[in-house]
Amino acid sequence: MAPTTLQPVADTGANATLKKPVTEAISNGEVPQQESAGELIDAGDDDDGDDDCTAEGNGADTTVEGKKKKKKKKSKKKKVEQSEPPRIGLSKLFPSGIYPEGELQDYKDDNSYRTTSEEARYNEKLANEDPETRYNDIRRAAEVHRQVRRSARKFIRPGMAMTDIANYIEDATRALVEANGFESGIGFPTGLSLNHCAAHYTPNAGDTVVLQQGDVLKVDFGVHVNGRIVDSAFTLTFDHTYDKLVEAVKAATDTGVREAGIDVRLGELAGHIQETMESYEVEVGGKTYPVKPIQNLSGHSINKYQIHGGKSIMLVKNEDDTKMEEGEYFAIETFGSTGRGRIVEGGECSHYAKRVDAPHVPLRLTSAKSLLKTINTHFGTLPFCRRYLDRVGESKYLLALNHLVQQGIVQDYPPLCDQRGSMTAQFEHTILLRPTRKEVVSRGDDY
Ligand SMILES: [Co+2]
Repeated sequence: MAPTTLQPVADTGANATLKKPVTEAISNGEVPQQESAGELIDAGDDDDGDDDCTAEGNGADTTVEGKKKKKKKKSKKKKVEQSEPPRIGLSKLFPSGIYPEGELQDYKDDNSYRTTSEEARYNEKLANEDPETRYNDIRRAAEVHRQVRRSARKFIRPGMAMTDIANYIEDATRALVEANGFESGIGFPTGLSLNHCAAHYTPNAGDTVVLQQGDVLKVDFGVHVNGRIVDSAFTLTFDHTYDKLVEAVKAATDTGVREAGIDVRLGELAGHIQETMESYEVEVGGKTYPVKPIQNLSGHSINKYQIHGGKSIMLVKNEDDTKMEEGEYFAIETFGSTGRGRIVEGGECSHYAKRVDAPHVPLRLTSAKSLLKTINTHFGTLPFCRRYLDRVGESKYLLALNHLVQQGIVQDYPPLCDQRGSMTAQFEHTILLRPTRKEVVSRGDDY
């Protein structure tokens, strides 16, 4: 998910109508109540994964080591493999309960000492022992993300309904993360923004959009474990027209990841991203387009149960001298466009989140009161979409939902689109600024 800075811009009439900078739904690190929401766990959970084999070597317990060498082949440990579609909870694939570390990158320059620093190592050990900050939760969420997207990449094809694509990803996520109230589940609605739309589109009930061969699809989905959210996204195309655009954005995100670090200033980091992005162009039908970074979208820090943590990494160099700090999580996400390089809100809204700083105002509308209760029970401050309200049994809630938005209790996140006819792409990783090293938790062999 991407926060925006939607300042009125002189040369577009459209921006003038925008009321709410999406960025402001931010601040103090309040955590939603941990009451178990009894989130529905999908049918997929009654999986076949109950077989006794396990991933980490202790599975083939029928084998007696040293005996019957000839039968070596047979005694080979059977590894539990993920099903297709993915339905096997990660606890069955990782019986040790230890999840793989992401890609490690050493800090540079003034912070290169950290890799071997005793103090940094000690701080890291402490962070890892504290249930509030241990790294295993984010790594479990990241492994779910990798497995779900590996399958989704194979599954998603032109001709499919967007609703089916969203359900595919969400059913898989719920099964693999073993969704359980606020302990683990979906981190935010599955973004499936198409073409000139860069972010915050997911189908609502009744949506009839079907994926087309020439589409540029941004798949942006989130997984959380104990409120630690992995926010990671990639772009899919089904022919080669926009290969250069996709390459540019992938490279720009990798630049952002590489240049991020403790004490790095956000405005300078944006400059590195911009430089990479602008070094590409894309030729479509004999016309050449520069790839522009979208100037009013940004990466962001991530707090527990709070997708937009308060710090923003713009995609164009600026004077923000705010620094990244030890222990922080960031979603490094970049967007490139063949259009204006600026988004405006447009289209039917699907994404919402209760504001972390929601005021305590008395609600006179009974339906709004009741809807807020549902939101508190199932989502807390995690973003949700209309489909998620449908599946927990809400209906005819639009008036109530709009009331909560008007009261400043819920933030709406409408689709964010560049000019029609342009194409936009996105890549995004979640990184953790550990004391000794940077960990790119969502890195996979795909991006
Ligand atoms: Co994001």
